Amino acid sequence: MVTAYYHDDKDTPENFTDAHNSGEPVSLAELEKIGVLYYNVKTTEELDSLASKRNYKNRDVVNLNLAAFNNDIEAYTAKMKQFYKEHYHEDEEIRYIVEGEGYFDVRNKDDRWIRTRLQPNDLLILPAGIYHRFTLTSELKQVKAVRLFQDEPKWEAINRDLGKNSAARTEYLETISA
Ligand code: KMT
Ligand code: NI
Repeated sequence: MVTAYYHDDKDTPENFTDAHNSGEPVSLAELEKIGVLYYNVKTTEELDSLASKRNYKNRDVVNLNLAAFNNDIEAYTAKMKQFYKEHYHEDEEIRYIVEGEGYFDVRNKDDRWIRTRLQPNDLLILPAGIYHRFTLTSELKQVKAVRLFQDEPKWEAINRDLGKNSAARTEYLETISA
């Protein structure tokens, strides 16, 4: 089951996979206000129907853990760093957890980090243009997730340090300013 709370902002390069729970919970309604949608999806049929309703035609499965990198710690660490670097995408991001768990952090309107912890059957939709980041949890260090794509699988991250405000970003900001 999903849990969401404000991140305590006490990250270090050594402890970023820890829970970092500030103790201030965040409701699903609050997430919805910034365009982040959560669904509990129990069956493949439910997943298929959600995908077809939103016109998603493709999907793949990612397995993220050290073993998936043939125990190459450097390659694994580089991937973990890449996912944890604050970024947005030009397209919506949908992730469905099959095994293990992971943290998806999203920025709220005031630029505070909200941490969501996703476990099996949890599906999260991040709108195009929202700044976010991902990490495994210290407890499990493993996730198997379905990535849904409307068209061909594509993963292009626009890192925040680039300061690029493309149309996706500008349009997203308009949707949450109301
Ligand atoms: C993203 O864009 O942040 C990701 O795809 C995270 C990894 S999905 C388990
Ligand atoms: Ni992303």
